[in-house]
Amino acid sequence: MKMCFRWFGPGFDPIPLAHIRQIPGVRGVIGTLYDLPAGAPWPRDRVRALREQVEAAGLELSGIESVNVHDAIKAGLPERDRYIEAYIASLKALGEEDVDLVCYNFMPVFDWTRSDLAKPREDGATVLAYDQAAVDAVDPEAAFAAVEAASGGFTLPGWEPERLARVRELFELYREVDEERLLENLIYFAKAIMPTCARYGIRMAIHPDDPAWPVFGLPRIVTGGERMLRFLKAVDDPLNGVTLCSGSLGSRADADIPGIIASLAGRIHFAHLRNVRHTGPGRFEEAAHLSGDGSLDMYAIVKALYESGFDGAIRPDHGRMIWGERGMPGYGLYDRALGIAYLNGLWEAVEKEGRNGRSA
Ligand code: CS2
Ligand code: MN
Repeated sequence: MKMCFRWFGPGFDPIPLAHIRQIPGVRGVIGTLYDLPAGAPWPRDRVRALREQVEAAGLELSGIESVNVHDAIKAGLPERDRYIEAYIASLKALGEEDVDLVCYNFMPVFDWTRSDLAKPREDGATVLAYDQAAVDAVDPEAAFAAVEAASGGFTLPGWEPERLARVRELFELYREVDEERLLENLIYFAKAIMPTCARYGIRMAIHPDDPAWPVFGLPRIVTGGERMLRFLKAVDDPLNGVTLCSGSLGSRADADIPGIIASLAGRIHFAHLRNVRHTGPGRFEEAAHLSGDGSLDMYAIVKALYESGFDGAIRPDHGRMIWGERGMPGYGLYDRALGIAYLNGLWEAVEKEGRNGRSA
């Protein structure tokens, strides 16, 4: 297992790499070129500069999150092949710089959606929260504007301001796209990039939709274990895998995450581990990573991951905002570092138990 930390890069992420280096057990950074819009080919020299910057801090560039997929590909527009070519060019640039893990998502128009970016909790921390009724009460443009207004001046992944201007136009693209079509478009995309992934050994890790159900009437397909498995079987290449995000899958109160992990064994290339607290139907708020603070059994999740043979990159996911920190909502240093300390403890315990079990 390789413990990692997501970092948005200079100019975007207020957390210095030197601080990330001091979190016990962190070896890797999950980086990105945050300023490049979906559809722009990534230049190799930019990837190299990122890698060198991370390495100069004593860390490793362990993967990218995300290389975003252009809406033309998701909606299956005639110009999608051009955008797939651009995506392939980005993969080549990454492969040439020895980056072999790419996280992406296939959610139309939006990335993750929340109705509140700073919900106060009983302990005074603030967290991201979701309430379906609140989302149903606003139109997507208003939701986009609200997220921007509440983001504290930080650009949030998937909510880049240039997209706000185009929300209506983006919705139009999906008028004819139902879940089956969206899945076909995903399969078409994955098949097209696999030869390049094979050339460089790049593992693709699709991220589940968050929340794991349709929002704003847009189709969503990466919403649970069976659906992920269906996609993996349709493009049955070991490099075609998933990001196991416990918080996104766990937005559904009925998700059996250890069961999902067992069913996807061998195809989980990346893990995002965090807790979530269910507060009612269609409602949840994020929590500290600790099992006792939310609704997920983090011990059972880590154990299932270990027992599935998982040996890849893990990162904590969204954290609470605590101790007066000002940062990107969900992406503060303090609570994610606490999350890492806890996940390290769980991992060490299940690993040692596992070894003892095996040798007994
Ligand atoms: C999410 C997403 O996991 C997360 O932090 O908030 O932004 C995720 O990074 C993307 O959906 C992956 O493409
Ligand atoms: Mn995640």
